[in-house]
Amino acid sequence: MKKKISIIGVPMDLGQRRRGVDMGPSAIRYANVVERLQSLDYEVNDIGDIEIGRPNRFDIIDEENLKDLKEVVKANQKLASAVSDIVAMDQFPLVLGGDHSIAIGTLAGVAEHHKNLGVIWFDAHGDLNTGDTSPSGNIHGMSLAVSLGIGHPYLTGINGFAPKIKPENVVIIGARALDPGEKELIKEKGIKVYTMHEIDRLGMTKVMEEAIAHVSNGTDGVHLSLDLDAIDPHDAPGVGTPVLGGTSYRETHLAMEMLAEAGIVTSAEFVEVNPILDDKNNTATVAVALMGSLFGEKLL
Ligand code: NNH
Ligand code: MN
Ligand code: MN
Ligand code: MN
Repeated sequence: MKKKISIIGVPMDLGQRRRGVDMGPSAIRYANVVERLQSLDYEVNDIGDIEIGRPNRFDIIDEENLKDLKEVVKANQKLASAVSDIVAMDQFPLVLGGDHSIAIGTLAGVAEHHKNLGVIWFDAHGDLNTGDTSPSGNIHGMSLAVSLGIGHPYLTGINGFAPKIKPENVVIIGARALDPGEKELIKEKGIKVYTMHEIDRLGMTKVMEEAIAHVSNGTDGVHLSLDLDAIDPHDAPGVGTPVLGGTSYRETHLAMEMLAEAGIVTSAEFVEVNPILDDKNNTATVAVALMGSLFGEKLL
């Protein structure tokens, strides 16, 4: 792992409809993310937040079932440039969300430097919708599809090239709420998915061994996109779309510890922390603890 980490906050809440997820970056900072990573001997640089437009909340613009499309595009373009600059300086970009639509910008920035990027998408959901298949019109449920080059050209075209990633380099872990269009796309593109069924059946150790092998095969970097709703709502209640039956606190830590051991991760984002829906900032605290494990914190 690189020894210099740059943290960027993205107070984005326009990719979904529950207010408060824009406070995610503050909640994660309040949970001492900088101090936690410094204690692991990283040089940590918090470069602050990306500015997000604030359209009138009573006036959600919904074109082609893509809510607040233009503001989401603008914010992700800014994020892509900031992330690209961090990678260009040979530092590790750690992005704090904000809703999961920000993965579009993070991946656009990282993919400028990694042409064969592996992606671990830790999520209860697939985020593989388009305006045509989405039940909600919320762009946070589309960010993986967009990064694969599937979706509205304003979104797929961010940073001037598409696709950002290839389906064979992606693995989804923790899925348990996939929409019909997402299931079709998974089959069509042959995307590797470990649903909760496989996690129950094989155990997290085997799942991570296989996932690590999959995303390391022929790739030149690995991005971790961790949606806190992958974790069971009992352990991470502060998310906008909780789904019962997620990964446990320890299973998720084990996954991070195995990634740290493998030493493959070159960028990461932790998203969907909503302190308004949370119980005493538990979810941000869990996020920071998971970052600790990802960056090599040991129990002994
Ligand atoms: N699949 C649903 C949609 O597209 C829900 C997505 N919600 C998420 N994704 N939190 O991670 O609207
Ligand atoms: Mn998600
Ligand atoms: Mn999710
Ligand atoms: Mn418990």
